Amino acid sequence: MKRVLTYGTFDLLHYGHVRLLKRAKALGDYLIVAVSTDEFNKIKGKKAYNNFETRKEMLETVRYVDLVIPEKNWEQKADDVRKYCVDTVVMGSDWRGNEKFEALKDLCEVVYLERTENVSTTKIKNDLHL
Ligand code: C2G
Repeated sequence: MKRVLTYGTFDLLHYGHVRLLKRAKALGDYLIVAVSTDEFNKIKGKKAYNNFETRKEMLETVRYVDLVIPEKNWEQKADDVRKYCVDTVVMGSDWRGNEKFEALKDLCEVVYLERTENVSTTKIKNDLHL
């Protein structure tokens, strides 16, 4: 059983998120998503439209997702990898080379998948406002 883990806010869940989750699941058998809490989003400088409970619930409906856990801080990742016996951490290419993930290479495989072009939560918010 190959276990995959990914992190994110996943606000206003869109096909860029879903395509990442689909490709992440294809790298193993069990996909864990650590979704940022509202408090951690403040630390990340993000204000999500959907609150943590809603974002968690929406992710739990995605067929590729097996477990959703809270992402409360930057520092929990190594503990998460150990606690959940993770083989591979997956992130979108905007995180490629980021020390927060490169540091995990001693513990597990780290894979960066190409971001989906022309979709983002910010773009959706702007387009809808227009
Ligand atoms: N993503 C993507 N394509 C998009 C938009 C997002 O592949 N068009 C990916 C991102 O690269 C990320 C995941 O979807 O891997 C979730 O995106 P965000 O919710 O924006 O995540 P972020 O705020 O970058 O949080 O500790 C890590 C952070 O929690 C990551």
